[in-house]
Amino acid sequence: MNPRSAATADRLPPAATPVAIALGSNLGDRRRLLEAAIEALEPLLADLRVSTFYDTAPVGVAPQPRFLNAAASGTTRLPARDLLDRLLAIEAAAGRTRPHEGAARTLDLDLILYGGCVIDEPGLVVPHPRFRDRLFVLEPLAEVAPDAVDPVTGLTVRALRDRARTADAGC
Ligand code: PH2
Ligand code: MG
Ligand code: MG
Repeated sequence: MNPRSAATADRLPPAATPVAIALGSNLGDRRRLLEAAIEALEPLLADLRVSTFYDTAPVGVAPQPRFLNAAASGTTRLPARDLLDRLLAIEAAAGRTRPHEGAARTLDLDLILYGGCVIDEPGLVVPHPRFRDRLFVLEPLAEVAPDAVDPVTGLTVRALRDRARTADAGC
């Protein structure tokens, strides 16, 4: 590709990309916060699918209130960085603060999968580095995108969920 066509391609919106987003809240009115977040996702994602809500115990953080978790899938023409910026803006609108790592939060929106892309940039790591072990992500995600493939392991969300369930059961 010569420099001119590369520059042109850079400005083109990418083709619609399937994405998966994890939602979590454990501060404030969790259900209303998740519902408002889903409304805010509607203009960003075509073919939006939303899981049921899961009441879950906090994992890997200091003692804090229980979470309400969910997952959403859809397609977007936004580049991954732009989508991330929109997710952060939705979190901010929900009053999200970051007093310290792992603090309880009104709203957490994590970009779990962005098509088959593997991205490792400051502030943007996709697939999400810890989602493969987290049932609070995989259970809702398997409702809306069971056949989505993790480009790192080649496993589907369904297979990752089944594996995490087995690990959780201590087998
Ligand atoms: N999010 C975390 C850490 N631990 N535990 C549950 N149950 N749900 C979460 O969304 C969650 C968590 C970091 O983002
Ligand atoms: Mg998170
Ligand atoms: Mg987050």
